Amino acid sequence: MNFEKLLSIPHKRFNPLLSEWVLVSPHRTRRPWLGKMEKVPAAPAVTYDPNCYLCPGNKRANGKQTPQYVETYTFDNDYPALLPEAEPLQHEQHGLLVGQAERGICRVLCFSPRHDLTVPRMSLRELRGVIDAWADQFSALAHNSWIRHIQIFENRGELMGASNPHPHCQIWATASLPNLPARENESFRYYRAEKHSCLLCDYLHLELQRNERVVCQNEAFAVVVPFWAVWPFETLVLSKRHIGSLNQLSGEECDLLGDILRRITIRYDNLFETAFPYSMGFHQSPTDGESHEAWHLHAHFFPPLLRSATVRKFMVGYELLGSPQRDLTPEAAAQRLVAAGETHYLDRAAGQSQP
Ligand code: H2U
Ligand code: ZN
Repeated sequence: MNFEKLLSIPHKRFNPLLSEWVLVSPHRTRRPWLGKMEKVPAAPAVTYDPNCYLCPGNKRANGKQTPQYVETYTFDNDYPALLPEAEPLQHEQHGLLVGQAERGICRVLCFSPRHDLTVPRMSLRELRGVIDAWADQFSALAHNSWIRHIQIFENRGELMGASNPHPHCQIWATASLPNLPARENESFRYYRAEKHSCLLCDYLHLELQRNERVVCQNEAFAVVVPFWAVWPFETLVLSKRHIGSLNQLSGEECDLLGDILRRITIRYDNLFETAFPYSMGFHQSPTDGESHEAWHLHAHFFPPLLRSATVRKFMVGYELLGSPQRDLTPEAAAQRLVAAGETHYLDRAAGQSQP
């Protein structure tokens, strides 16, 4: 173990969840930057936007009515990527042209009636409502015998392709395991068979012991910049208890999940004093009727920003053709997130304290 060298010389790091490598080039952080400067999209200041499809009482794009909801609101996506009914389809030629039918249920979940209320700005009570809605949706969708995987994810910000600033997430429930959860599933099972313990329980234990990449934690959750992070400020939210899904959390743990999500998203916003864009999502155990004891509930945050509110990392060149690569070390990224603090920058001037 030669930790100092990891901070200074080019090397590769192994991602045990996906069984792949990422290149780390710490010496390159000194090179000059002549890249793109993007304009920062202004945050929406209005609590209600008459033109927003997701604000209470408004008509959606296809003419359907969004009700006067007061907490969260979940509806079937009007433009779903998958449909619950699919005609049988098996296409195979020479093992090279292979196609299969896929079925799914796609939903949208609005976090709040307020158009401007993003996760870091929500109260703990409001966040608890969102977490309860996630757990309820997971349970309800898992009830369908043909649903084998449920992906809850949020795209925040135009930079990540969010189509609407109104805080919301999507839920895609599918008849088969998507690529990345399938690889994680293999890794969890393999690790358990080899070591007779859980990959992420052991990883969390190491991270808490070493304290090199821990950003924040409470009694039930910890946030780390994973050793194998690809995106500059990527984080992993780990439950401290070995459970597989959100609907296994106790009431107290749901509150603590709200606390940790609020704290990490405040840190993100503070980092470049902007509404920090990201894709985040929970990886929960497959719902195919198997027990999946090896699976450990976690969430990934994948934010694209690198140097400022306007300079992002692109996955291009070597990353598309070879392996992902990063310059800023995960350790340095964790330090930056620790230093970013947990009082939202918009509250600092007003001198407000956290609830
Ligand atoms: P994103 O912002 O992550 O793209 O999610 C918004 C989803 O909301 C998107 O999948 C759906 C889009 O299909 N949507 C509706 O179902 N109805 C609408 O009126 C607008 C958007
Ligand atoms: Zn709205």
